[in-house]
Amino acid sequence: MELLDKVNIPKDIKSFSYIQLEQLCAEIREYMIDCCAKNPGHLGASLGTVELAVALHYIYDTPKDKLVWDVGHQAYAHKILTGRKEAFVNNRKYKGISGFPKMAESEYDSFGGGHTSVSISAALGIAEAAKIKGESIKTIAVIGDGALSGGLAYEGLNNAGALKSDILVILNDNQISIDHNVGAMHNYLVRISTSYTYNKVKSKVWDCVGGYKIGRFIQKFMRSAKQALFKNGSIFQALGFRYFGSIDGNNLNELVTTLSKIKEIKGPKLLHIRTVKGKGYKPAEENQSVWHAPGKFNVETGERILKNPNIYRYQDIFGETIVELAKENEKIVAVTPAMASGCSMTKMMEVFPHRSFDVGIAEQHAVTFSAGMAANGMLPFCNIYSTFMQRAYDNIIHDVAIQKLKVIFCIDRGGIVGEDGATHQGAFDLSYFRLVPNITVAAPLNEIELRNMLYSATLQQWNGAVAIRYPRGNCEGLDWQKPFEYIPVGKAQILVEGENVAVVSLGTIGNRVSKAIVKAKEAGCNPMHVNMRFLKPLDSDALENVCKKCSTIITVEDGTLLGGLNSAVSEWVAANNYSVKVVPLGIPDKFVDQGTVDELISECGYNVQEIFDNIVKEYRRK
Ligand SMILES: Cc1ncc(C[n+]2csc(CCOP(=O)(O)OP(=O)(O)O)c2C)c(N)n1
Repeated sequence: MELLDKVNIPKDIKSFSYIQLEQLCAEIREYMIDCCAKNPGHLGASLGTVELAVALHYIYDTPKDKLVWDVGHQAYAHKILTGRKEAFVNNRKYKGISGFPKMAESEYDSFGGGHTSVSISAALGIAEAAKIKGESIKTIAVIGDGALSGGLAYEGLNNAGALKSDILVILNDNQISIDHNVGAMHNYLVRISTSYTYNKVKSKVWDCVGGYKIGRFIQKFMRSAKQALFKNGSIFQALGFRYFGSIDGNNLNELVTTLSKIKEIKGPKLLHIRTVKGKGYKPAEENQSVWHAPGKFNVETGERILKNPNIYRYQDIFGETIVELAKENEKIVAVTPAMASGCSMTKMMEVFPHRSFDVGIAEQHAVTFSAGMAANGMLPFCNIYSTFMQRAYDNIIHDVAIQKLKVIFCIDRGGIVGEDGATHQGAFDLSYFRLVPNITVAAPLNEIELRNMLYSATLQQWNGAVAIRYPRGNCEGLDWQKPFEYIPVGKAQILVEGENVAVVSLGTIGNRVSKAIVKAKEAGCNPMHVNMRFLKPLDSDALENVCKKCSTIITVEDGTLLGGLNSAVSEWVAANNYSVKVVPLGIPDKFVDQGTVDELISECGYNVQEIFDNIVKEYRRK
């Protein structure tokens, strides 16, 4: 690659001509596509922002000037331009680089990412700190139209307008989130970027006055043209921002020209750019949802290489089962914060469009909205990824639990999720749910149990709110399409009888325990295996049985050891005066970076081999 080979840091592009910058963009795209074909990542979003990353590093003085990428899944070109070109082949791999900006990884990553809608608040904090310190820097937040549906973004805008801070917010509007973007703000953005009359008038004025230095008369004219078109004026202007745009964000020339002018303007500014998600790679442009994160693919044909297309994933069990349940119970409604395809709520949306709600990237709202529905007699299934549910903790407590409302939380991506790394591991859900009164916390062993828990949760016996957590990825390959069976609330299941050592597990990690138990039996040990099913209420009878037969309990959970199964069992043992040793296997008190699920579970010490080693060790201790 003629130019990319010469570029390691942003300084290397400062003397490039427009033509060279254009060529660099093409080379970055090619490199990104090649790398992501073999080593999957968030390709679509990053293809759309190549020109933006190049223009920003060309115009601004990074890392002195601060770039904050919202989520950061669109920042691959930024990574490639900032010293991580070679490392990009190991993007999202174990011990490789993170798929998101990360402060510990590069001085060019002014703020880390992974979750949406944080960039404006973070950039504002950076800008205000610079003001206090007397630093003369520019701060830029890049936020997508999807991420703008998250409430935090408005909190940032609101505060920035009031503080009159010197920040630039770049609204990267590709008119799609992961799935179709939703909401009134989305409709508004479509209107302001597609209004032919306004944009035509504005671009003519812009051209003939040579950019931003427009006279007062023309400013006035523009304002009244805008007001005529959008009665209440621009939302961003109302929030105290100067609004620029919309411009074509895949047109390097337009971007560079506009940014170089905006750079000189002080105060809160918002530049609205239109880009194409998947830009430059036809399959990604044509099917933007799928190519948000396409997995491996063949660059020439655009064919995606799917791992096991015939094996059901846990999310599929949720997606199929909720439709079945909703057919029988007209009170059932489904709520997702912008993850309809990610959690497989798409079928429910097709079959029951009026009982399905994609509320935008708004986890807090999703929970309280569900609470409102429950308060008025509906039975909401609120499906949120474990890591994103963290955002809505107060809503769970204040709006659902205290009021004893029956919301069924389906917590997808519970446990180690793999390549998305520390920001996405579902490490904390079991612990944070366990602390809250009035909530049943359950984790199925396999797809059959998940299906039966979803069913049982709809029945009166499962009183109050419910959290059912299950992992990312494939099921166990069982024949799950059978009639529903009731699972009694708070009742564990003995999977294997034994003595001396009991392994007590929660959730699908129990399948790894089963393999370790088989190995242990072959090695002459005779451990017991209990599938707890429920973290809350905890099955006292099952634990009493275990404590009478065994002197060691090994707890295994795919979650943090702090406050989860190990804590619950240890507390129970102490409270009931048993002198049983409790061995903790789970995620230690640290953030777990990226890698495959297997690599990470081994690193944390609770894969099949480590479980087996612990069983044998405890037996030998006897
Ligand atoms: C709090 C939170 N909820 C959900 C997600 C999952 N997520 C990642 S990217 C994305 C869509 C973002 O859309 P947009 O900001 O328009 O960026 P684009 O991918 O279109 O460039 C979503 C929902 C997340 N990262 N963080």
